[in-house]
Amino acid sequence: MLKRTPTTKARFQLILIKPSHYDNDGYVVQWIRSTMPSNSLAAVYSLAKGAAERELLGPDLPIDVMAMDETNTRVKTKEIARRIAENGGRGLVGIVGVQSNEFPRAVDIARPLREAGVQVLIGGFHVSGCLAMLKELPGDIKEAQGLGVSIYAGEAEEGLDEVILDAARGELRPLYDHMKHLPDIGNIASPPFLPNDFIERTIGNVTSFDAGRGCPFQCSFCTIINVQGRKSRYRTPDSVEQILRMNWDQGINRFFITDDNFARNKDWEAIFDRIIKLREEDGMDVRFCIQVDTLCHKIPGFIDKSRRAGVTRVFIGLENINPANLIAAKKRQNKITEYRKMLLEWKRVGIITYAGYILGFENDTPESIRHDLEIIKKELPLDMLEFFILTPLPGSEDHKVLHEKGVWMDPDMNKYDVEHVVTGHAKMTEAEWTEAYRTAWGIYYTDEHFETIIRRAYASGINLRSLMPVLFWFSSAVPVEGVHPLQWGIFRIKYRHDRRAGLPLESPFVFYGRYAADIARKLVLVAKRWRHLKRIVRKVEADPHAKLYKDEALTPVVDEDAEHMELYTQNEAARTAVERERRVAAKTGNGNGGKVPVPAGLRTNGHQGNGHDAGLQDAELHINEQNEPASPLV
Ligand code: B12
Ligand code: SF4
Repeated sequence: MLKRTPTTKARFQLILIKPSHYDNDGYVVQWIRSTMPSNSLAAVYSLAKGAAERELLGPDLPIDVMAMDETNTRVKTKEIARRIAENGGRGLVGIVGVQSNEFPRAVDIARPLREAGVQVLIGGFHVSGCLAMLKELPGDIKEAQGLGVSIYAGEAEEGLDEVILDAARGELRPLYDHMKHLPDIGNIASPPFLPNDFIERTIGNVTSFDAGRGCPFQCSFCTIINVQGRKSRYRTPDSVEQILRMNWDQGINRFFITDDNFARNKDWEAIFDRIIKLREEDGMDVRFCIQVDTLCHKIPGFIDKSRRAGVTRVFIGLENINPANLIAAKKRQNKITEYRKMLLEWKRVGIITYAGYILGFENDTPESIRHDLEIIKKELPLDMLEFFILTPLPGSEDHKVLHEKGVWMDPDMNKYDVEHVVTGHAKMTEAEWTEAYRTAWGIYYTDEHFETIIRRAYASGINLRSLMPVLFWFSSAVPVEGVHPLQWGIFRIKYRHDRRAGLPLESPFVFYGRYAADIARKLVLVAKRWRHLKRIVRKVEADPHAKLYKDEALTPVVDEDAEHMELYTQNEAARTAVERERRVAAKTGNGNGGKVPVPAGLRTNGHQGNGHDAGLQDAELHINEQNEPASPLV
């Protein structure tokens, strides 16, 4: 145990670290500015600050809380150990929000700390997912425990106090298992919050918070439902307002609401109503990016209220356009017959769309992926598309099934970043699958399609100056940096000594030579790509007819689509899906006499494709005339 320095008054040091992970060369992925602050860190930091303010350890042992995000800050374990020692030797390092791909790095951070006698606790989705789904702890978690690292499974809202009390006594338990009880987060005293000096290390005036947890659906690749549950738990409008005001007071007005599916947050409407009040009556110009499912447009008022509540961007879990794949993944709620309707609805209100697309479902082949992407480009009015490799993430049903069947899965958790192939596929070799992922970005983001996306956006009233940075970000991360856009940041930092345990220290000549060459290459590439995109935007803006642009994707949904659009006719599964929806619509009398897709005249709001609903004009103008958002995501 660390010795107490007699000259100092003891202060309990609670240090929270959100770890990063390693790149393919074994260096920590880090940036001068990372994309956005982590909500997991915000949640645990705020609870810890609450405990400090309540003097949980009594007046004689104040708690100092410090947070760092390794994606933008170098973690110096010696300094941490020294800090604890200098403050009397009592402290805890909490490694926060650790995803599976971050677990090896988390353990590498923990190792020297444990050698220095520091207490370490790891929490987050990897440990929670494993405890939720596996009968026995996997080897990597046992190994961590073998180093004396403690594990926290479940949510911290009702368990952090106990951990701090145990740590202060030097009696941290090897395992804290809170998986059986999902805490109520409705009105907690310390909702997620990070101070501004922390947010300044990320791009733009953006922070994040979860307005709710849990999702009712059952996708087999999903970890969320097994960790956070299928029941919607949500913060009250008062609590959301508290979060917004705390951030507004420190100059932050953009937010990423991290709910995996805000449309299924049971209290979405009350939350939106409160935000609308803040925007329209109290003059708080707050903006949001949210995540939703592909049926969100069917919830009455959801899209229109999103607009009024200041949503400018929306992430949609499209995942795939082959119904056979969707059914196999238990993603039955994704109906190809609804995709165009849903996307046109977002276009109608001028909100930028991003869709996630998963590569490697059981019917996917390199050819089918290429073909599907061409259909998407032609027929779906979507802005950004981002790709993921189907990955059996610990905590998902897919992982559990493969684990129980003894099917090979790569034992290196660092690769579980949904950018690496980690298991076998019936129709693709590992190399083909990896190549399909790499080339997907280039297939979607061609010059021709850049122009189409920009023309569609312009004709839909979307601010091009706001779209451009996002388009740049999502199209360039993989070709420039070789990382997913969700992991990218501004200016890559690498430290020669911060290499994965077990890999050799490179000579300074090799390391710095390659680093410098890399930086130069990337700067040139970034400048070229940005200038190129700008040229396309200018070309569209200069076209006097650009506002009248129309194409197949932007045309309103009509019955005949089902006869000729490839989305609905490309294979047996697509045709069957259309037939099934027609039957369901006929049985339920769902608006269009059993015809799917729905004729334009019967669509919910009667507007035409990319036209604008009169009732929304003011809100739209208000948002579209703003300066471009500073962050690529929000
Ligand atoms: C938001 C989010 C992001 C944001 C992160 C920034 C932000 N704004 O927060 C962005 C978009 C950048 C992102 C990126 C990625 N993400 Co993400 N993300 C999420 C999401 C939707 C919410 C995270 C969150 O805030 N949860 C709420 C918090 C409060 O929950 P929590 O993290 O579990 O923390 C609680 C407990 O675990 C516990 N706890 C956690 N740590 C600690 C520590 C201590 C000491 C204690 C006591 C307790 C404790 O208490 C916390 C509070 O209750 C989750 C899904 C989800 N529902 O969580 C996926 C999720 C975490 N992401 C995932 C993945 C795979 C990724 C990417 C790899 C994907 C990709 N290629 O882009 C990247 C990797 C990023 C990186 N390595 O840098 C997976 C991880 C699965 C796994 N088994 O590893 C998840 C679960 C989604 C999924 N597909 O299943 N992500
Ligand atoms: S809709 Fe999204 S969050 Fe919900 S179960 Fe499916 S993948 Fe998970």
